[in-house]
Amino acid sequence: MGYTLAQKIICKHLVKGDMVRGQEIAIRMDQTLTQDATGTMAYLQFEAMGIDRTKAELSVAYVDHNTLGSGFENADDHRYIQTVAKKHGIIFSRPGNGICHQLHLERFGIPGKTLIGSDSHTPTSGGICELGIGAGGLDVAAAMGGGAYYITMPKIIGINLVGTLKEFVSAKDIILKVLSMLGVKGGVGAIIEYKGEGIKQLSVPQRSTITNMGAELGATSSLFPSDEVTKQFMKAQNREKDWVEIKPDMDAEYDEEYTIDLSELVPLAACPHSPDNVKPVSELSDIKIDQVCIGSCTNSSMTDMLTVAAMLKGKTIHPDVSLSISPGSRQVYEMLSDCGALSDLISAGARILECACGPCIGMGFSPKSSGISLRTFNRNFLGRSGTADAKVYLVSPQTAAASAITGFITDPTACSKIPEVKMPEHFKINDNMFVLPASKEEAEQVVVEKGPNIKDIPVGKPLEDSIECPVLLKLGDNITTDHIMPAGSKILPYRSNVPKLSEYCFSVCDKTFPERAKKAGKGIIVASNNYGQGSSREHAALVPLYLGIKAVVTKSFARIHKANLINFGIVPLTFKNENDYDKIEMNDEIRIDNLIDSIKNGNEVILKTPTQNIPLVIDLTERQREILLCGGLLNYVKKG
Ligand code: MIC
Ligand code: SF4
Repeated sequence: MGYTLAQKIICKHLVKGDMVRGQEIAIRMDQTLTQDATGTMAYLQFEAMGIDRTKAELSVAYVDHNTLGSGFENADDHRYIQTVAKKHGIIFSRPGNGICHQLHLERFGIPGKTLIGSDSHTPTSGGICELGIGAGGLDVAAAMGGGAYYITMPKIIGINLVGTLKEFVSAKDIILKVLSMLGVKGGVGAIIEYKGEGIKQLSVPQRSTITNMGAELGATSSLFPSDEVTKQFMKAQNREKDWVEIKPDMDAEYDEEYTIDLSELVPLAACPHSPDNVKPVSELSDIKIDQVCIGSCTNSSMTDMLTVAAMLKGKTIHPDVSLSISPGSRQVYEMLSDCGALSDLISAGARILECACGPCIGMGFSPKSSGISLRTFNRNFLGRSGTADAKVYLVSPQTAAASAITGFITDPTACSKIPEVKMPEHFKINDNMFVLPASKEEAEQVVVEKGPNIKDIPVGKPLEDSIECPVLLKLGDNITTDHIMPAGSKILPYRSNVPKLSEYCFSVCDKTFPERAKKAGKGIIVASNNYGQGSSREHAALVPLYLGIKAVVTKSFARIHKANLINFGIVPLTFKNENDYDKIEMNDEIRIDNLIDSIKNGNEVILKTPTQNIPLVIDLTERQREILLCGGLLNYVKKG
């Protein structure tokens, strides 16, 4: 039997295990990336491992999330990351250089290589057939230390693209279509591969819009083949030498297959508050909007920006609409400026932001009270914009531009034709915002600067045999890490300060949680399906750990979050019978005994409430069991 793209790449990087779906495998990671909001923790953990220099072929520390700097905290974090990177062999991407995923695609990604990143959208690199996987900072630190990355061998979903996209219908509409078909947990445990004649019309940035939002499907990664289109892109980035052709074997087998006819696609929007709540834009045309935001790692490439500029040229945005534009990288920014398109955007009334994540993670540009915001981003979770009652719709740059002009959600296919926008044949290359690390000889002299915002990381204790505590929260389906540990401009500055962060834990769901947790001293969380979807932030495990959370009991978990819970010694358990979810209530005093033995040898434990005995499944690999018994990955690594 032939191999799919993912199987080809995994096979070349396999360190342990067999490529049998559902079995644990370990793969070597060629490249690592971090961003600043997760990077401080990743590097604190890397330092705690006592390793001198990254052992990956390439490690890059980007600064793109916390760039608002309304206090000393962000600047402290940036300086820490810059100095720690310099000392340990890591390239540092200065604030202002752009968004990690866009930059990595432009300057470093290589077809056929593996990349682990402390950000859930690391699979953006799948647009050039680099296998990108998002993980918690601790897993990235371990990969920098030369450790392999452990995952369950995913199933492979093949998505056949046929036909030709209509004008003003774009890559964003393709991935929104996939989201409407598979849902936010449809990709859990899977790698998604795109194939078929239809992929030829998609440029690398368009392909990356699609692989980027594979994260919203819960997928481990998403991949396009490396073909002539990839070669063109690499050539335009002056990196043709890094190009290799990679295509799936003719007789490759997929676990599931779907076909999308691109000629039938219409502009789509993900309605509040989930990326899979998808409707045709034409059905939303009565909705008046307050704000439009164009950018983020999903849609901030040169072609996206040129399309928007062409649509806005000579027009003025609607008086009731505030429009923000954040180009994805300085390359995009500079080229927009050189070709005059930036001026078209400015004259239309756009508010041009720096090239960074910005509004996508609630760093400024929060909508007005109950405001309606149209965003080209990838997540519209409740509260993520920074305004609790705002409603965010996720759309393509074309829909965003058309709507910014009319003030209503507008189907762009009704717009008049614009000049064809092509991917540039040559991008402007200027790598002067990447700072190279010190040589091995000089590294010893480098002093790592840790300002007062950088606090110690809580470390898990070896597992206790019994848990006796209250249920501190009972939650529903699809709880995101934005619910567990919100971000935004008020909270993000404390990503290196767990005690301070703990004041906001679960505040989107229940403002009394931090206080109740502190008072109880320990507790468990109960939730329904797909708990922990979204971001890779390990703070969503670290902070609950700090607040005394011992276990999380759910119907199912999202992949990265489950790994993060284990890495910090919180026990992830699932209901044996899903209906038992209804038999347990908030504030119930519960008890679980024989945990150590059950984790060592068994697959079940009994959770006792005052009235019920509920069987729970321990769905863990051998290695995960050992990590939990040690009280987390740091303890496990130290033990050797
Ligand atoms: C996000 O889009 O939610 C983030 C912010 O990029 C996160 C990382 C983080 O929380 O720092 C992600 O996607 O992993
Ligand atoms: Fe940044 Fe938003 Fe992309 Fe996350 S999803 S990396 S916050 S641009």
